[in-house]
Amino acid sequence: AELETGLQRALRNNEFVLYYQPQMDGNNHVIGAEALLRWRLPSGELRLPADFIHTAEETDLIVDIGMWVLETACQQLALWQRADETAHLSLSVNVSARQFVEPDLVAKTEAILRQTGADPRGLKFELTESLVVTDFVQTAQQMKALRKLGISFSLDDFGTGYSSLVCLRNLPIDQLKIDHSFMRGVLTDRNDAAIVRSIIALSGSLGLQVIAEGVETIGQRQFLSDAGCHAYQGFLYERAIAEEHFSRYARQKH
Ligand code: G
Ligand code: G
Ligand code: NA
Ligand code: MN
Repeated sequence: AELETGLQRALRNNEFVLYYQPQMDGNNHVIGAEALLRWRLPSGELRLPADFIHTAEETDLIVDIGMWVLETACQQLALWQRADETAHLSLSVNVSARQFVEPDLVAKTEAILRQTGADPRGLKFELTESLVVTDFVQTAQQMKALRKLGISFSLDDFGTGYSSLVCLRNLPIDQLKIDHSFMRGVLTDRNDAAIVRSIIALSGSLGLQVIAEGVETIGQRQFLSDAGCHAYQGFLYERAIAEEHFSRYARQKH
């Protein structure tokens, strides 16, 4: 309950911030970012989502927090789109299951796009399987409506769930995001290597984009590139960083 009160205060007092983790192509150019939520306490301490997202979801505060995230992300995307060196960047936003089943998500998203002037072709929603399995029919409808606005979809943590393939069959996904847990063993574990190669091949056969997360070493990146994956996110490049640092990074690696 203390955390719940804290989260309500955080929303009121504007204590949330978005950090941005770069997404790279094979030429070391920044192609986009994942927006990752941070909570800046009045003391200055920065809290990570692992400490509070769960409570935000249990208390439904995630719905309001999620709208704040979307609005802030779209404001940022619109700014990037107005400058030549950052106009091409895509921005991925995590959308939780609870937020996705809100009946007015589409209308609110449309209003935010209009207010911010962000071009939705640069906007991706990252969904996880947990969302998707609750109700395929409703999820697919919601996705189609958002797609009509120009938004695309990435399936996060791909390969870790029980129903990854059913999701692919039933939902209009644009991109698979290979979970970071597979990256650890990609050079040392034959199973991890085979799984990652298969996900990349699958994305190719289905005509989907694919991005690997948790890329920490040049060896891992080489493995991925040999396997046909050309989009990377991970500590090899950068962690999630504040916007001013991200913009500088993106302009340098343009
Ligand atoms: O930033 P970090 O790597 O610690 O994020 C951990 C996890 O927290 C992410 O993988 C994601 O699932 C979740 N997360 C981060 N930012 C957001 C957000 O804005 N909304 C939601 N719903 N989840 C987020
Ligand atoms: O949405 P999701 O939970 O997948 O968010 C990505 C998470 O992965 C964040 O918590 C981020 O801090 C973490 N992450 C990003 N890059 C790396 C990396 O290279 N290695 C590891 N271990 N974690 C990473
Ligand atoms: Na994510
Ligand atoms: Mn993920």
